[in-house]
Amino acid sequence: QGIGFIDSGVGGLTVVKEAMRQLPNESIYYLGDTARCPYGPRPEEQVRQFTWEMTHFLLEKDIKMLVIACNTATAAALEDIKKKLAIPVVGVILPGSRAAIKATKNNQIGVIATAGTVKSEMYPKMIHEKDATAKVASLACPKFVPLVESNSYHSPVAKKVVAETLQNLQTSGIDTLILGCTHYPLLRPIIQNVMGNQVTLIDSGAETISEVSTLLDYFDLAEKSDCSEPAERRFYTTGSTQLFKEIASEWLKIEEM
Ligand code: DGN
Repeated sequence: QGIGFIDSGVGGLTVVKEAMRQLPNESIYYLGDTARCPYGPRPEEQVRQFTWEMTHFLLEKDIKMLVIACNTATAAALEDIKKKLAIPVVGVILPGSRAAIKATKNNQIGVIATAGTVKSEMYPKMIHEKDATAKVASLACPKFVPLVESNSYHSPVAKKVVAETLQNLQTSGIDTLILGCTHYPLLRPIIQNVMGNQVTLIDSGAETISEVSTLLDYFDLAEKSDCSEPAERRFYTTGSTQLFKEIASEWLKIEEM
């Protein structure tokens, strides 16, 4: 049995990367719905339906836990899926919010995400549940995901788009910025450069996997380190396997997949 990860495309690989680092004994089954990416501009109801479709695909692989490694899908479907599945289900929004509250010194937090995630207002809600005094500035960045999915996230165009999009955030006074879309860590060096080193970037992947690790222990589901079976890693995409492989091998440093 392994852990299932779903995303609208390659973004969830940033969460898988952390899983491979923190939980090397766990088998991983990943599905990226590249053919229907981006989810960001889609109506919530449709994102929920697509997220259920991905969930059903992975349930057939016999997973013991599901990580919704996509903020847009977490905002639209986490509560519903959590209620209806018998296995633990983890999203990416709560762990990211928690980490931001821990990191901020001036209590001014920025969130960049897809239009769907911003519209859901899940980040401000989660942050305010923990700290009602925090100031939250949210910004939708609809141009970022296509840069990543097309493998152009190192390009000069990427630099230009990121600089233009984040212009207003640069002077907003935030000291912490949540990368509220799992695709954005691939743009991290450019985002950091634009925002300056005084702004702490929060990548919810690492935080999410700490929560996964706690839950595996709590439910006694963790793979033992002396387990003779090597961890299995399977990646599925609904779109082009070639582009997916290029991004995955560069990002995860996996040659064979
Ligand atoms: N990676 C997804 C997220 O975290 O919101 C969204 C990507 C998209 O479909 N726009």
